[in-house]
Amino acid sequence: MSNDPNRAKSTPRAFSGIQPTGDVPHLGNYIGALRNWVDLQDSTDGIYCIVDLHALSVPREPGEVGRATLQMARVMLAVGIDPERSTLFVQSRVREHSELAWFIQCVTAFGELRRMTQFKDKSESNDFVSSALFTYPTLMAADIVLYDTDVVPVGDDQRQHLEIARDVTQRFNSRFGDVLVVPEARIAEVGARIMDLQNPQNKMSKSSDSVLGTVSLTDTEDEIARKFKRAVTDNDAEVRFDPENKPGVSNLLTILAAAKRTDPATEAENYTQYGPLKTDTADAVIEMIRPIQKRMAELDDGTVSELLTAGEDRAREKASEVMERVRRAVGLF
Ligand code: AQP
Repeated sequence: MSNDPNRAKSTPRAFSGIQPTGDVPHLGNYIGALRNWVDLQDSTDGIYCIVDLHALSVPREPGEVGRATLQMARVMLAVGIDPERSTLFVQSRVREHSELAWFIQCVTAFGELRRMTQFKDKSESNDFVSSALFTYPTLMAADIVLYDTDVVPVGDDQRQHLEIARDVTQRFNSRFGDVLVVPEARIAEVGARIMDLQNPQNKMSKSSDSVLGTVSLTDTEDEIARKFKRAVTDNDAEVRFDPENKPGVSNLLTILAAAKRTDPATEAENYTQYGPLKTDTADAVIEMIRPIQKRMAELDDGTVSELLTAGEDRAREKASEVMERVRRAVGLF
């Protein structure tokens, strides 16, 4: 819970973000992150952000990020982020994100950033490696602490980034006083790392070119059925939840369990063959996604933009308060 003495509140604050990259989020983004944000709306004050500045850390065409931002907002509303209960906005519209990121960079060691596995992975797969890709975790830490965040619901791939965010926040506080709230990661027990259906050693990712391995929230029912039918399993024909030795089968069980809100090991007891497991998993995913697709079709651009602008005003109010506290604590002119 908050360590900010100025904040009298009993409801914990949740913050998380998603990059407007790729066409739309995939099943991993939904199960590992978005769905948990929706669930948390009952028990937390949620702040959810489309992190467009992060998307610029790899080269993009002019206009690409803006278009993807609108599409991402539509998806977030369609999955159930309720703008009445949560604050939904675009990162670049609240300038305090970039401002606080500089202060955070000043208390982050070069060596800490060099250890980030996501930087190592992404710098290998891009021709142009920007310095923003390297300092990405400091902007992410700023995004979080700018709202006095208590909990950060994320997928398992963000664990290391959350650790560095906690470390640098604690360092800032030890230098400048008890100024920032130290956040905690909230990682789901089931589905925190959904794997690629074709390469179950790799996580499902928006920017991967594995078309058959990635299930998008806008895929048709036929596409979803085909992708699960062709999902990579293994040759020993035993249905068992064993992520290390049977990654493909375990990934299917995880997706099925996440869709039905059950447990992968229990689901395994219902199957002796891969075929029915694949069919049932596809059906469960189709059922889960259908209402989202219906709501997406109902939302027009004008409504989505208006909701983002309203969210941005609320976010800015909260962010400017924290930023002022930071400036005072650092003791600038
Ligand atoms: N495969 C996954 N399983 C579970 N959770 C996942 N997340 C991402 N992939 C999986 C979670 O989704 C949230 C938003 O992710 P992001 O868009 O900010 O960036 P990312 O982690 O880099 O996601 P992608 O899909 O891999 O995007 P690209 O390819 O653009 O880098 C986060 O909470 C993340 O944990």
